Amino acid sequence: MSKEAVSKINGLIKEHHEFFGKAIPLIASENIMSKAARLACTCDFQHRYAEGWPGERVYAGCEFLDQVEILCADMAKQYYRAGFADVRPISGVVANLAIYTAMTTPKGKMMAMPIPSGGHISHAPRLAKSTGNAINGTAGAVRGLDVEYLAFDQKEMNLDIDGSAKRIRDFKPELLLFGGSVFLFPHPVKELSAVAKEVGANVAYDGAHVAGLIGSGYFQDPLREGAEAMSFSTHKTFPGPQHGCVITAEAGEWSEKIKAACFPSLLSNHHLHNVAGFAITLAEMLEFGKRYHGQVIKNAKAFAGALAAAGFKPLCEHKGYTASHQVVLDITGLEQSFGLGADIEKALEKAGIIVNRNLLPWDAREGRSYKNPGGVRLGTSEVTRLGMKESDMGAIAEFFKKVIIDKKDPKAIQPDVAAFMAGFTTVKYCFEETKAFEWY
Ligand code: DSN
Repeated sequence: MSKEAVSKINGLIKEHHEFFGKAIPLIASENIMSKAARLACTCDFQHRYAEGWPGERVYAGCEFLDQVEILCADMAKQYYRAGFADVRPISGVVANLAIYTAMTTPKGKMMAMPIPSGGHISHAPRLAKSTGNAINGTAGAVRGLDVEYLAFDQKEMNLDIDGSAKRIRDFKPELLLFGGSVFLFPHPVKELSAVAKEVGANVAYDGAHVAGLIGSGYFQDPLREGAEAMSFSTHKTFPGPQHGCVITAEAGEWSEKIKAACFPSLLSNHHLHNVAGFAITLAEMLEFGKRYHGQVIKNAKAFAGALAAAGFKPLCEHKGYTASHQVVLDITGLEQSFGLGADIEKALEKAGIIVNRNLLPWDAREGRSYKNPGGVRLGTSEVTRLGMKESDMGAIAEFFKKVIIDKKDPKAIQPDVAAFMAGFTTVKYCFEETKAFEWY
């Protein structure tokens, strides 16, 4: 079986590539790399060890990979206007753990956005009550943090400043953490950081979703608004490999603590090949990021408008729907005629449209859980990297309408989706534009 397993695995990978090449990728936490970045991620670095900081490794053989890591950190500092960058965390969760290790004491107190409103699992307490289940959040389960949620304004889809300020003054956290997985509008970092300082709290920002937007100068600028550190993953709006990073405004007390947290506390070796892919993508974003991320946001706004025109309910019409790459659809009201989030996710997948179901902040109150929630979260990062513009968003909204409102057989729509995607097969906003779903 072992030899057959190899051809089976290769066959499945090939099928995956073919499937994605014909699909509309709308998962808000995904993106696609250039060929140059993908090739860097497959280089010999992945076979090597380089524990520690460049120039201070505990292994020999690191001369060239040290230079790549230094270049990567330098470009991260430039892109984010930061005084320090640690490019070693191997994911966004590990980057968050580096922040918790540096900025809290074990079993200390932290405040973050509520999970049912779009906060991330890594910000959650141990055995947090969520909708439909109890979750073992990273902050609680790994660092033992006592996590209290900030107040959330469901109409504005943002943190409620007055309510959160009161909770911060009452709870007196050691760490105030901004950011989340549903992230339509900039968080009030300036206003709430000032309150955090009154109670002596440290302030950090999880920018995983919006890292590309921030680097390219859109959305908000957490390090200038009061956050002492920002963690992020490098593969959402930032179109690099699956990896993580922590930056601070200045090199100083926090950067030293982050460095020590990354190694030796949280990592022995880090994923050197992905540092190489991250570095290539930073070079691309320093050159093309302004144009790329400007288009990502324009496309998200246009997509929300087109979906509304097609009969759907994107959240926050009164605020122009979104200031990021995300659009959140409230699909309640379609229960009888079609179904909820999970049903829509499945039907769209049959048509070759890849989305993910998502909780709406009021789902629990209305008896819905994450298994079949009232929302669908959409993102425009990947379709934009494949070259789509505002005018293409109407065509995608029309596919949504055909499947969900007109209830046409999704399998019958799939060839039209594939034909549409035949116009978007190249990765843009990089130095050499090449085929997106080729497998080298
Ligand atoms: N779960 C990811 C997301 O989709 O937002 C973040 O890790």
